[in-house]
Amino acid sequence: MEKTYSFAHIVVLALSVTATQVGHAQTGGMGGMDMKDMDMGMKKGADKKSDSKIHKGVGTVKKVDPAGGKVTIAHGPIPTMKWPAMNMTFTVKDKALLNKFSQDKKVEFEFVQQGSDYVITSAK
Ligand SMILES: [Cu+2]
Repeated sequence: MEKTYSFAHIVVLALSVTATQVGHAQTGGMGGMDMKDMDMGMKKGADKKSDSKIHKGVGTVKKVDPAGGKVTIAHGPIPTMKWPAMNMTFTVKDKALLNKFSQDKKVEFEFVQQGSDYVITSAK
């Protein structure tokens, strides 16, 4: 009798443990979502690094290098890059954009930073 009682007690314990585990499993699922959110947050951080913020500049074309797909521009200050006015060479994203540039032409342009390159994405 006492043995049977113990057995029943163990079954009840086992059931309640199982129920608790199920409860934890559900909570764990939500925890998993939290983790996913964290992963997404981390991914967002990584994207931020490669994500290309567009900067705008105005300047005068100094040189066009059609073969290299580059233009040298004497640009005014670019606050978004914390740049003062300077002469510098940009890479042109699309060679079709090159016809927007000719020596001594005044241009408004947009560019992104790609690693150590500055790539012009549009110009007018
Ligand atoms: Cu510059």
